[in-house]
Amino acid sequence: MKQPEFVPYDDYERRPEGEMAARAERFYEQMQSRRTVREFSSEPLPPGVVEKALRAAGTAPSGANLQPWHFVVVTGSETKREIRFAAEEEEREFYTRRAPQEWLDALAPLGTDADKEFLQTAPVLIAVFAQTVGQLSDGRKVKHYYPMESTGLATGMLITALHKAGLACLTHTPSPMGFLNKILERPKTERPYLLLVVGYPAEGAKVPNISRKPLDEYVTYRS
Ligand code: IYR
Repeated sequence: MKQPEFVPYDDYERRPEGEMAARAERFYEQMQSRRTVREFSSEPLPPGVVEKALRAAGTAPSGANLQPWHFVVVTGSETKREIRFAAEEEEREFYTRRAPQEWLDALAPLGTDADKEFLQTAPVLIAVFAQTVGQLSDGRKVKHYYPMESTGLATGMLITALHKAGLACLTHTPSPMGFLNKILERPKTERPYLLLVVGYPAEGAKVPNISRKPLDEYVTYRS
């Protein structure tokens, strides 16, 4: 078994106490303006932004540090078209047959439907996969731990990085998403986690008039 090896944590930056709350507040304000967008412009993205955001995603904590995620960045119009048509097929089933009324009622304030034009309009789609097993350089397989949780953390960081860079995104979850493995040629050991649609909001884009829960509804303090 490999022996643990430790190095000093030189990158840690201790902040002056007076600055900490202000930094947290500033970050909250920046995140507060993030909205899920469903109307995208087709304007291409400046080079390097997505790559840098993906680097931030790759810093996420993960089960046994096995980093069980894979991101496929799709920019080609033919692949986007294929993804759109496959997603819409599943979504039509979802909206007309699979979804129970309770689910449709919960979605009603978002105004979503089976039409997924944004999958073709947006300049970039990032298909996120959670790897249930990984491969060592010699080809041997290693089991991954908490792949879904780890990939969720990485995806959250990706969304945050894209927002802070000035881009909008949509966490799209067509269900089931098996078609992504097929179209993007990913192995069965990778579970499609979600499809992130990335770009600029379309001119005049609207977002649903919904609100976020106040803190006291989702936080409890205990001594
Ligand atoms: N996958 C469908 C339905 C949908 C489900 C949830 I939960 C949402 O938050 C939004 C949509 C769709 O993408 O339309």
